Amino acid sequence: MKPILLTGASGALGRMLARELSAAGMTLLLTDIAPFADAVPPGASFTRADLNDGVTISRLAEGCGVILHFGGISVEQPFEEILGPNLRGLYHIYEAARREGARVVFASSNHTIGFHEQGQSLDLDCQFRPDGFYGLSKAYGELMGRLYWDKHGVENVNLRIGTCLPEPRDARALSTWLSYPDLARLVQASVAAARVGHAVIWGASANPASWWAKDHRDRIGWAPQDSAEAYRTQLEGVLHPHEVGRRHQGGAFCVMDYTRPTPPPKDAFSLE
Ligand code: 15L
Repeated sequence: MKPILLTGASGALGRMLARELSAAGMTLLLTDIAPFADAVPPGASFTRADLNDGVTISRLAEGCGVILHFGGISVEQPFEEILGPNLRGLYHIYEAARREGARVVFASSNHTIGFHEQGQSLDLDCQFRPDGFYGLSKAYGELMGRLYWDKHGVENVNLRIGTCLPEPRDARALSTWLSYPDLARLVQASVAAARVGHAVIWGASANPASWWAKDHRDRIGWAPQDSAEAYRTQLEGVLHPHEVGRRHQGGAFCVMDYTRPTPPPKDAFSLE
């Protein structure tokens, strides 16, 4: 089996995946702009790289059969901070995949559809309703996958991840939680599947309160095994501090405003 490139390896999900996938016998090339805090797992190597640097990303992907793209900004930020890692970086990943004939497994997010109301059941035919620049960059990533499959035959699996934490922390997560073991199995199934085309899968555990229905999971033979329901008594009524007013699926991201005013040019005319 060809090696697998994992971007975002130093993040919480990246570190967990590095551990689990290496234990499952995969040969991993790990990369991140931040140093890797753990011991590099057996058979793996770690290279620091910026997703903005297309030449390095392309070199790192040489000979890889799959790129697990978990890198980039993972929370709401001003547009200028999202632009490089999430938009330009994604282009570098897809160009590398096209050259290598590799499959891309993309960590997309529920923030692509965050402005749908909570409680509304969504299929894949629902509209993108991004709840910020971060969610918008993830929608762009899914559409990049659509383009590269249609135009270049680059296979891709887009994981629309909900709330991936060791344990759910608030009432919203009773619907959106994805356990670490379910994510690890989801990624393994995305790698192992014979044919995927362009697939989109809701990244949530088997939560009875889920808002997300049909997707392409049959193509990879994945079924989540965990559920947030066991946490219901302790979490019902617990809101994220930013989650106020109208309740949308993207929760606090829908009301966070990270837009900073664009500074005036240095030679701007001043009224003072
Ligand atoms: C995400 O996409 C974020 O990366 C993560 O920080 C969480 O906020 C998660 O979504 C969520 O919606 O709970």
